[in-house]
Amino acid sequence: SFDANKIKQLSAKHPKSPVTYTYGTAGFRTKADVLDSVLFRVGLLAVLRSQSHNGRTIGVMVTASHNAAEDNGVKLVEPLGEMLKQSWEAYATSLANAETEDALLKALENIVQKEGINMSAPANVVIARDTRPSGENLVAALKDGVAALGGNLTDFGIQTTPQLHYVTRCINTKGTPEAYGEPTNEGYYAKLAEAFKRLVGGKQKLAQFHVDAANGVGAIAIRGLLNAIGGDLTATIVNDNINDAAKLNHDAGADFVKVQQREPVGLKLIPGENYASLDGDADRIVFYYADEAGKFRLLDGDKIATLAAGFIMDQVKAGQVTINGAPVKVGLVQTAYANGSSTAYVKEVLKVPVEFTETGVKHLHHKAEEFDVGVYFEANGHGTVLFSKAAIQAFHTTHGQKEEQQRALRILRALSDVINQAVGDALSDLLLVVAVLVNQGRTFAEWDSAYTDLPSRLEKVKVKRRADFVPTDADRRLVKPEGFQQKIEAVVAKFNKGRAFVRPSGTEDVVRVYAEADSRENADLLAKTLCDLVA
Ligand code: 16G
Ligand code: ZN
Repeated sequence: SFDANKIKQLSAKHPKSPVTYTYGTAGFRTKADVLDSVLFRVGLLAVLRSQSHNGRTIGVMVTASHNAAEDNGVKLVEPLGEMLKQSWEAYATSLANAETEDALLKALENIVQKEGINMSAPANVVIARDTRPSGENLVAALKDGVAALGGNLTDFGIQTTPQLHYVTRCINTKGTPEAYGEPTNEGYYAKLAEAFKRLVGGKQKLAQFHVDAANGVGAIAIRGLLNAIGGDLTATIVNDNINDAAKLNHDAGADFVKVQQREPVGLKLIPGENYASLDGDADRIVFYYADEAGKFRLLDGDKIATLAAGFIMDQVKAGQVTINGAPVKVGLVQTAYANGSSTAYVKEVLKVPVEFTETGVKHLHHKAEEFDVGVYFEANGHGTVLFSKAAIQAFHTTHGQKEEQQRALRILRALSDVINQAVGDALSDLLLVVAVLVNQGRTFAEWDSAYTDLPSRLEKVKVKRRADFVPTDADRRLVKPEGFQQKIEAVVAKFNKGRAFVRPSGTEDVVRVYAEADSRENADLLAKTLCDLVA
């Protein structure tokens, strides 16, 4: 089995802090200064995960996304770019919390035994990190962990989260019929740029674009992408200072814009121009603009989802694409946070079926795989579109009779290349949105006019034990505390178009309260009333 002495020796360099860790929705995420031992142990786990896949490459991303600069985190990526298989999350937690080196060895043995891992199988791990200063030392700990179990490691350097997912998928599919692309940065930029150019080439461009890079790694990536695209997309980039850690996500980025419902620092909105904000690791994006009155208007994940679903539906119809004689099934996956207006619009106007899952990308991703074309976005701007193998094949083999049909098929083929299939990707989503609007000849304001968001309010409440709040029905109701759901519903019933839910956070020690209603005042009042009920 493994070399216990070597593990102990290296583990001694990375002593555990007196902290209880949990591998949650965002992997491990907390203050960077208590993560050293966690990174070492994640290195161990990555080797085992690769061995359990017979040496296929596992990705490890070191990032704390939209959180403050002094935080950091780490998550594992499965061979095709998906989030770590859920049953392995508990293994990650068990390794991270082992108090002694002997306990750590025992936890390792337990995984090897339960999973029947062949310890002589090869192990390959590819890693990357965001721009956080703490990343460098954390990566060193991660490397020690991989070395302790004798795995091969490739350090991909400073990259966005989606770039790491992309490269993981490319490495594992290279030379197969599912080959995803060149496992390099250049390959990533070239793939997106080429598909984007097929979608927009020769068409009228959108008005001036501005991208807020949250002073994070997205600043590097968006430059690389724009370079590869050339004249077909130009944008000014703001908040691109990656050398001053204090600026990371500070009053900028997708999370700030979505939560504060306002433009980031460094941008003064000009009516008629277009804006987007990335988050700190560039896997989330939101769009916005100023209307004629100069008022800030947000185009969040729900708006992106409806734009994509509507456009793809149109192309599938025009392309007359079928799979085994049946029309291609396009579906949308949302969470409880999706604005009620967006759900109604998708069901009633677009006539696209909508499914709900719990919060967190992995849940949406799995649900989306059930459709031929599954669109999923969280309201916060995390998301992508998944095309099944059969759908992609149908786009390539359907023989278009008329030019209109051929055009739709060309668009569908290009869309399946421009949209990152491995994971939600702010840059890929940016190209998707621009390509759709260019093809529709629409502006941000016209896109926005499809439906009007109901006013909503998101609050958080500190409670003694958030575990007392047990959600069900895709986070939309509570089964515990006993009788609490009825109380919520009694309050909600008093509000016109009222909808609300309470759920424990998966990433912070709080309970979240979401409310929407027919007016700003009512949404605020509903949220406030429920916060008082929770506290
Ligand atoms: C994580 C999730 C995000 C989700 C958020 C909810 C991923 C990559 N990220 O950041 O999608 O919206 O958690 O956090 O899945 P919460 O449980 O604290 O509300
Ligand atoms: Zn992120």
